[in-house]
Amino acid sequence: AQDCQVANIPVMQNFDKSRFAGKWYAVAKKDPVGLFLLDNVAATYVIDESGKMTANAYGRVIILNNWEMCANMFATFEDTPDPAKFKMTYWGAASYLQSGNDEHWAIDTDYDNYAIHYSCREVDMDGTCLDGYSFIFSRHPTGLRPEDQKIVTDKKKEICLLGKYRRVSHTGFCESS
Ligand code: DAO
Repeated sequence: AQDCQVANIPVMQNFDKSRFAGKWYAVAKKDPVGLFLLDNVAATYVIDESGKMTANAYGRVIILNNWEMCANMFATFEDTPDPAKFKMTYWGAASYLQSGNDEHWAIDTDYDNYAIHYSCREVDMDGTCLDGYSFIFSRHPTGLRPEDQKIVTDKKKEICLLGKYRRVSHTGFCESS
């Protein structure tokens, strides 16, 4: 049973960031207020010799009302006592892109095919998430394998976001940049 309290959201047990490293394609996304990354989103995570995780990501965005471009984004991660929970600092290659600090939680992953990311930006008075976002990642740009879909659906339910996702398309828009 899930009470939808952010503090009780189950995250990946014994999360291994080295196995998580590499490229992930966003195949679905639950948007936050003032969404930024639209589609053609992928993130590549790197673990350096000292064990620090960083990432670069890209995605199609629309800035200044109507200008469409591929945003190149960077992120650094601070470890926390829970190996699945990180504090993320992110910024864009250009100053007019979004930047900030977000939670970055690994909800579940098999490392080779699917991963469920979660970030609550604002916890409500009652302890539930008022504003947050979540990516469903796949190692394959074509989407999730049929055998992973049930696992992902069950996890969406556990984190109280079932029905809140939209599909993230990969059209090649950001391939050249
Ligand atoms: O798209 O609305 C949004 C929120 C995304 C914030 C930017 C994140 C950039 C770094 C991505 C790393 C992987 C989640």
